[in-house]
Amino acid sequence: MLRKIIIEPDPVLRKKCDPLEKVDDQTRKLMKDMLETMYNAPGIGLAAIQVGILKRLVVIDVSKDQEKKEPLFLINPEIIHTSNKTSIYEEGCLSLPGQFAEIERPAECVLKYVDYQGIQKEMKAEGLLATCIQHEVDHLNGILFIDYLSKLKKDMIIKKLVKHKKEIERVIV
Ligand code: GNR
Ligand code: NI
Repeated sequence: MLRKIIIEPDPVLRKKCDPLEKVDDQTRKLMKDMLETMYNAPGIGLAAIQVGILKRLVVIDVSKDQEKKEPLFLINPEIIHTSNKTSIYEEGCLSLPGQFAEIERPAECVLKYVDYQGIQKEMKAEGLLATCIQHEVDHLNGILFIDYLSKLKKDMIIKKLVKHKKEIERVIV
């Protein structure tokens, strides 16, 4: 089931998400929906908050090959280490359609999380995956990549999104 992605500016995107207490069938159904919504968009990551669910849940798939999908389900993800070395990627966000900016983040991170089966895991990430994980964990804390830009650039993007939202509203209503 496709879920509706919330577009900035929206106060929901600024909330802090709550940890999940248990991984049950309802959790797994939500994560399957999130993955379907992410592939459909298309995007390489999606946090539950972007579909209006204020829980610490993330799905990611940075695989390039359409055939070999490599979905990652991250429950209660916690970054426990970041490298001093940084990298810069051009980031986009499904909640900021059409907006992109180069963002500098730690190049590597170590992550603690609970997987799809409810098992506690740890992983080390680098490259685009490390950037994507940090982008998604930011969402869980109400942070968007535009928060790292100058006020001028951020305000310009928000202005464009307000206009974009008015346009899609006009088509639907
Ligand atoms: O689809 C997405 N692409 C992307 C590119 C660079 C860095 C982060 C991302 S995540 C984004 C999907 C999204 O909004 N996830 O929250
Ligand atoms: Ni995003």
